[in-house]
Amino acid sequence: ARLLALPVFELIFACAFVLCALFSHAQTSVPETRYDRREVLITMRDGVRLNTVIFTPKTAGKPLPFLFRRTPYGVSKAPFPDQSSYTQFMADEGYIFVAQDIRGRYKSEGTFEMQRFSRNPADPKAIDESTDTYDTIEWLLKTIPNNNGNVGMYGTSYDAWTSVMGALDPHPALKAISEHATPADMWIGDDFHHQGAFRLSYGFEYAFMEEAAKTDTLFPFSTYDTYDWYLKLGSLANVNKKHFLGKLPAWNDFAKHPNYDQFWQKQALAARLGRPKVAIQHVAGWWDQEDFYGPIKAYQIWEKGDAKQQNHLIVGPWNHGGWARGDGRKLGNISFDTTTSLTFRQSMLAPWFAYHLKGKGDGKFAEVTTFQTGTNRWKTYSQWPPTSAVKRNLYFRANGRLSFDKPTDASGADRYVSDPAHPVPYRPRPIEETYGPGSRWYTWLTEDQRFVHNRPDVLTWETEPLTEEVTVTGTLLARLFAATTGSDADWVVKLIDVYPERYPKEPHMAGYQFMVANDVLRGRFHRSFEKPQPLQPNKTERFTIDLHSLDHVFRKGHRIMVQVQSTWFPIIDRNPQRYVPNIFEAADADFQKATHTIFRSAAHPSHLELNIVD
Ligand code: PG9
Repeated sequence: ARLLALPVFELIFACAFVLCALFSHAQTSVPETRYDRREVLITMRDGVRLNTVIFTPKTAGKPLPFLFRRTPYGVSKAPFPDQSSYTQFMADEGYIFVAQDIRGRYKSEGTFEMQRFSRNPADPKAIDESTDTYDTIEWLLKTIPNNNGNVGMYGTSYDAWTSVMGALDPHPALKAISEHATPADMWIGDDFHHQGAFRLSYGFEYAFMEEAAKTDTLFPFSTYDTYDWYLKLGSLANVNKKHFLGKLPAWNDFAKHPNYDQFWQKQALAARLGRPKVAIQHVAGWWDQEDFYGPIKAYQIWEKGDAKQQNHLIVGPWNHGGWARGDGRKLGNISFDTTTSLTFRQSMLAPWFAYHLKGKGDGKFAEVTTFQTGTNRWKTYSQWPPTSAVKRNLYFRANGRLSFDKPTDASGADRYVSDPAHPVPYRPRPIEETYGPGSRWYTWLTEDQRFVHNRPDVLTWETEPLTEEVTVTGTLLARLFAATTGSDADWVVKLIDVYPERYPKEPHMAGYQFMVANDVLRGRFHRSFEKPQPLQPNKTERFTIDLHSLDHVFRKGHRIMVQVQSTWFPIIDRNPQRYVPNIFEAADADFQKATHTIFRSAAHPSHLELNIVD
């Protein structure tokens, strides 16, 4: 009755308020969970206590295995396992889920060390991520009732790396791992460098996020478009002078170790992994913007000693963490026609642990499973890269053409001026801070490359529309014959699938330039990653840029395109193009314009080396 006495607009307002209240209640109320939660401090062998969250099924049944994840990103807010897309299928199967803050992060005691080095095995008191894993497993087995004595580990990226560390000298109860995007080598191909080129925005923002405080903290940028901010920063020497003041160990290590020295080599998985002692599934995403290199490399390292056939690889059409969320039908603007991440979680991840930890299923897991893009279907292989493919070179030719026919001309070259004062943005501006609100970092590798096409400092070569499919499966390299007027240069190479000019399936995608492989080489390292050398101005050199691997079909009517450029900012720091021994100490005056020449003659035939399946 009181409501009826209100004027109409107030009535509408009051109704809206009531509806809103009801709706928001429905939104915030936590759905029923089948798991109980407790949070405990577990004491390690040196007395340091690590904060650990344990989820156990409310209804006790048969003894259950553990699924264990160790992370620097904070476990107190970890969702209940049956309420997270990542773990939902495993939660349905029933496990005791355990998540732990690693040393020095969030509620754990001790000191954080970015990718802590392995301990000295001669020192019985020494600790590392491997001993922390061991000690926690020991505690869990003894303390948590109704467990079946088996442990599995899983996680994405840093959490994948900690699970790999757990497998180095594993607790006997650790039976299986599913690692998703572990970094394998931070100098060659993962988060912090790519083939010697420093990943500036990622390295800067991540070092701050993890080391400025015990909990994740975003750097307070003064501009929304960080392209401007990094450009104004000038030389990398200004980072410690103006911002970090020498207080962030990870940044100090970047600045102290610009070359592939002992520091990076010791940290890399190649130096740490022996034979696989635990069944392991490596999972990678073709468009992983952080650690695409790592899991494939880890698979390859372990494969060498895999006498028991317990080392497997899965690569899907995902960005970093894409396997863990959503159904994976789409990434950015690219459609894959079918669910991919959902299929992975239901048909590859959950059965992996069900078999190894509970003895369910036949234990038949494909050696290598990839989602082949272009045709958009799952494929299996008996090794990676597969042997069925044949090497073929795709040559840069005159008039911006690409061709499988080698040039016969005595001369031929294309030139551009690369200016560190006007670097090519790596993704369309504004370049929001990496992990900031609204950031498009997550899908940048799928962006339409037309946003830089035809810039004078981005060269392009492309085929005619294809008259038949070209299937590229396995590893690929770019071999550039190039010269510069400077004494150092970066070479960024992008392999692009250009959609047809008419594309009825998705009309808005017509002409889209979809990057399917890419990477950069810092020229000074072309002879040796350990000992950089200046480039001799105007001397033609052969540069090999590893573009890693792919499984992609360029469909009929599409074109194959290659773009070459020498800046990719600010994901890659600017090469001064005047050789200085350590770019972290370059003076602002060292940055200079240079003219780069890419040759395409019979003697110097720049090309891509592809593995093609007929
Ligand atoms: N890419 C992140 C990372 C892993 C390991 C070391 C440094 C960074 C991550 O997503 O965890």
